[in-house]
Amino acid sequence: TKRIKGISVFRPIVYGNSAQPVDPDNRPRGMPADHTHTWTVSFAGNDGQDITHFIKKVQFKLHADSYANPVRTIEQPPFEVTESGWGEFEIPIKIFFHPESNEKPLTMFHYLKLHPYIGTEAEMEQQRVQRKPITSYIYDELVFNEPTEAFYDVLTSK
Ligand code: SLL
Repeated sequence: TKRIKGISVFRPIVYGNSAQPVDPDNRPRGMPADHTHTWTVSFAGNDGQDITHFIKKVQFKLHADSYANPVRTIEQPPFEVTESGWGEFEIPIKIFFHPESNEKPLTMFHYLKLHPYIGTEAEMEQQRVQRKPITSYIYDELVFNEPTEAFYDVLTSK
């Protein structure tokens, strides 16, 4: 667990959600009557880059008062959860690294977006009427300062 002094390693990631308003005339079978959207929250390497060599698992924490088993643990890619619902809420995304990293888990927060939020009121009304898909993604970089030698080897192996 010796750390390499003066070195930082950056890894680009993308996290966020897409959402699709449900067509009332074509509702998915078994979906509760008050659900208005299907959505997917995800965590991934930017540009499809593999992150499995340094990420062990990803935990998404859904709104505990409304979802059964709110903590969803995903152990291999794609690191994502698909659900349906009616409301927006904040989703903590907890990233676990492989043990040789000696890094504590890292939590990022994503606010699930279901409704149009970009454009004029008229443009957003159009998006609602046409049931346009919604996306809300963030680009970020994981920074590992003075990684352990073992983790440095893992990080730089791809
Ligand atoms: C709100 N504070 O009131 C937020 C909470 C929770 C959304 C939103 C659950 C669906 C289900 C769901 O959509 N919860 O019952 O399975 O807007």
